Amino acid sequence: MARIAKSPRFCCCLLSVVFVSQFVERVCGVWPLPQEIQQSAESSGLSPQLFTFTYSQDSAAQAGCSVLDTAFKRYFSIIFPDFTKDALHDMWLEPKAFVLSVSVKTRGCDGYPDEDSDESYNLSVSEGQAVLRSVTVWGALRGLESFSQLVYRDDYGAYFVNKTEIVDFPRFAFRGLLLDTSRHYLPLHAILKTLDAMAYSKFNVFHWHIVDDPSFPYQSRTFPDLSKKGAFHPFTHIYTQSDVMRVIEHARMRGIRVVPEFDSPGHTQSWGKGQPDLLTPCYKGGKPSGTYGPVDPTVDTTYRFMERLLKEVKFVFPDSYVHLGGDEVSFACWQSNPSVGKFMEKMGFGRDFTKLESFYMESIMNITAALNKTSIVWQDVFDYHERIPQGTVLEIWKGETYQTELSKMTKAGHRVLLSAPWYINHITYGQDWRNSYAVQPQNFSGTEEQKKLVIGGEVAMWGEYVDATNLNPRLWPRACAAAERLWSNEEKTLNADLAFPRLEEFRCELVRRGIQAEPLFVGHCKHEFN
Ligand code: CP6
Repeated sequence: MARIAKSPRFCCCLLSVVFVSQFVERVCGVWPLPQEIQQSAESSGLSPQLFTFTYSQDSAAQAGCSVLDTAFKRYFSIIFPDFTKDALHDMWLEPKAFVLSVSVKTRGCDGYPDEDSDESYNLSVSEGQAVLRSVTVWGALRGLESFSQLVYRDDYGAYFVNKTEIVDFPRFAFRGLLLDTSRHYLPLHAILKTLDAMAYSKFNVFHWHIVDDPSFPYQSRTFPDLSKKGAFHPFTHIYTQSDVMRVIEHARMRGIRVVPEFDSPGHTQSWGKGQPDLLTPCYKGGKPSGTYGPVDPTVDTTYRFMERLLKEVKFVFPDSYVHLGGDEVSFACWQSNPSVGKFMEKMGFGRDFTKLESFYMESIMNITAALNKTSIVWQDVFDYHERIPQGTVLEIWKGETYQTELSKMTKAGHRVLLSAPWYINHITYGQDWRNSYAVQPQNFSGTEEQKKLVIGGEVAMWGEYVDATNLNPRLWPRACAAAERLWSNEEKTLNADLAFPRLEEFRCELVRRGIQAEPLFVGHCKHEFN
């Protein structure tokens, strides 16, 4: 941001001191809305050179806790974007010290966030100091984010924060965002930047739909031919093991889990290029036609391959969840293949190919369970097959019927993720964030016990029409609507008109932080950028 010339600035700033309350009084928005927030008009000035983050004495995390040490640095630059140590700062105001002290109850700086991570925090901001208390380092990250959103500048560039009390915790434990890196390759920097933006909205799961029909960019150690032959380009359009590790570490530092999806038996055309005999040969006129269908569920080699692949996935991705897909399987190729027909007969499946799909999915869910991982599968697996291994998470993606689906799945005792109303790769003219905002994930017919089985939801950004050029404006701020729905109290966020000015302001803040978030409607940002 441009510095204002010294002399006129000095005189303006006198004004800002005199009329401080008129100039700086405003409602400071935090997005997503905290469970409880009380703000007063009383403000503290902040001076970058005298602002510090510290660990309070009673904190289990202390200096050397990498998650928080690096978060302090990150948030310092976010709060004071143009601070350089040798520049003259706030020469018109007496510099005042401000200390934000963090107190974390339990250790765990080297761990990974998981489904049971406590993300709650309390933040108390008063004159010259703020106290942030949390149970875990992940909660402290959420609190730092909220604090960074409380700080604002007046027209002369001086920093302020109002007296504020926040008590906050997420409504749902699973607040995910899906990126599809198969339809288009997303360069590493685009993924890392998405993780930054996710942390600003308090998303906590990156669902990495890493491979699909068009390309297989994951460079496997066990099966290097999968990306060598199945990626768009064998060297430039792949995620190496070190790329994957960087994504996981970048996410961990922001309290975000990385759940990979290896979608099968459908959506696997690219797999077949580097793994001959994996896919089902399709037949035409009694002969193989040279085309291939879904993974061949009738041969042992398929399950040996899947077991080795999933073993590698277990080793590479520390999260206890893995997404196994299972959606949109076309039966035409299986129908055409005579040896599949024989297998169906042997198994007593008749001509019901949903039974064959279920057989396959059950086998790989069992392999996954034996590896001590929790499977997530798309709703198709439940729709075809009511016998699902205990603990499996079902994800709803079909738009029209999601409330009935929520009822049925939770009635059967399964945990559920809701994605159907948040397919934000769909675009329309107008303020479609309002539809995402209006979603009520627990508004279906069922008992209280059933409602508790909704563990959260996901925004999906499928990649057919999206690459690094349009990813950010398509994602942000539209994904923020779902982020608030998944974090905040439903009663306090029923009215989209009330949320609108706060979301507008948050969108400007995203732009200020370097995220190319599109505008919600006609208007301007307080700080415009080149
Ligand atoms: N790819 C995969 C997709 C979709 C799914 N799975 C999809 C389907 C319909 C819409 C958007 C995306 N592109 N592997 C469904 C889960 Cl509208």
